[in-house]
Amino acid sequence: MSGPDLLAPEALERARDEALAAFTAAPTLESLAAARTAHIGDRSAVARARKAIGSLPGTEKADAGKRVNVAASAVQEAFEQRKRALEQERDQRVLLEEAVDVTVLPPRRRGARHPLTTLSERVADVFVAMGWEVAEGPEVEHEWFNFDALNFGGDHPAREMQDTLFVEPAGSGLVLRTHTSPVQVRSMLDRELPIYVICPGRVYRADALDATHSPVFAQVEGLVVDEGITMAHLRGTLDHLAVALFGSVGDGKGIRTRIRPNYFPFTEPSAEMDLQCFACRGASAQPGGEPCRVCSSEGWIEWGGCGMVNPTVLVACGIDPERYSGFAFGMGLDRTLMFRHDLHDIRDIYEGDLRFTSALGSEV
Ligand code: FA5
Repeated sequence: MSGPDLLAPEALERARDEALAAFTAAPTLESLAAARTAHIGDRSAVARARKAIGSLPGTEKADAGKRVNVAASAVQEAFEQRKRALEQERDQRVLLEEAVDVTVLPPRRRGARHPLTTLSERVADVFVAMGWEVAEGPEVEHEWFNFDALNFGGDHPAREMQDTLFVEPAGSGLVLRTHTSPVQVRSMLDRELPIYVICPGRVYRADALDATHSPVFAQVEGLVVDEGITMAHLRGTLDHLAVALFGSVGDGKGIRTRIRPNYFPFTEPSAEMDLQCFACRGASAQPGGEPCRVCSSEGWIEWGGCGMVNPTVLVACGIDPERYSGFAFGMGLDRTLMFRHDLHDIRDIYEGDLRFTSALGSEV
């Protein structure tokens, strides 16, 4: 279209209408900016019409100028209007999308008991179901209960600084209990016979932290003193606990147990109870078996100590060893948790990582 044609009233009206339609149809501020360039910019029909005024005869210039101005202001006005509407829409959207409800409380995890606590209660339940009682003792214990009454000689290596954490000042006679066995003594002194007690609790040793040892760990102690108690009762009781915790060997899920001779000053005879390795199931110890890191290819892992209560201990607690006999055991609870859940590092139990506790199913 040549310059003068652009100035024709119909041409200007068409240019205005096209601009108005383009602005109305622009769905976003970006597309509106593009429509502005097309309909208001230097190369738009209205701008080119304005330039064409110069080539008109002088008498026609004023009228043509008015027509262009009317069309140009209508286009400009339509643009501003659409822009305001689109800006308002955008502001509304942003307000909604970025709204922050300051009254909403941050998500909070509910506290839950540690898997070790749950396990300790489960073990206690197994015995409570058989009529045993739960006994407790202090973690800061007198040396007499922790060692002397349990027949540890004055020069027993367990009394050395490298094994035991002593409570200051030196000579206080207090230690952080190194095992749950002092509760045996407290139970025999406090309770009427016969005695059937179970005692889960925390114990402390000057042990270095590694994959299977912690300086703070949990044990569960069991003590029975009654007439006619034999080693068979001990074995049967520990097998019952193993089945309750790991399942029965007969159905293919359980873990085999064995007892082998050992020495503890407070039991005679004494034994160690082992569980078949949960990782290799004993296969690593067979000829040609693959090596196993968990049990060092022994096929068995130590679970705890046990034995018949030493008559010397019964006498120290005022019990007649001619009439009564008893058995006792002390299992590592952390090891038990490791066996049950196939854990290969005891440190995971104490690091407090929620991913660990949640994976084991924290119970409230
Ligand atoms: C004792 O503590 C004896 N009081 C057990 C006992 C009780 C024997 C009653 C006879 C009669 P021992 O030192 O072996 O025994 O420890 C028992 C169990 O505690 C070990 O088999 C092991 O499972 C666990 N244990 C020992 N030291 C650690 C440690 N540093 N970290 C984690 N578990 C440990």
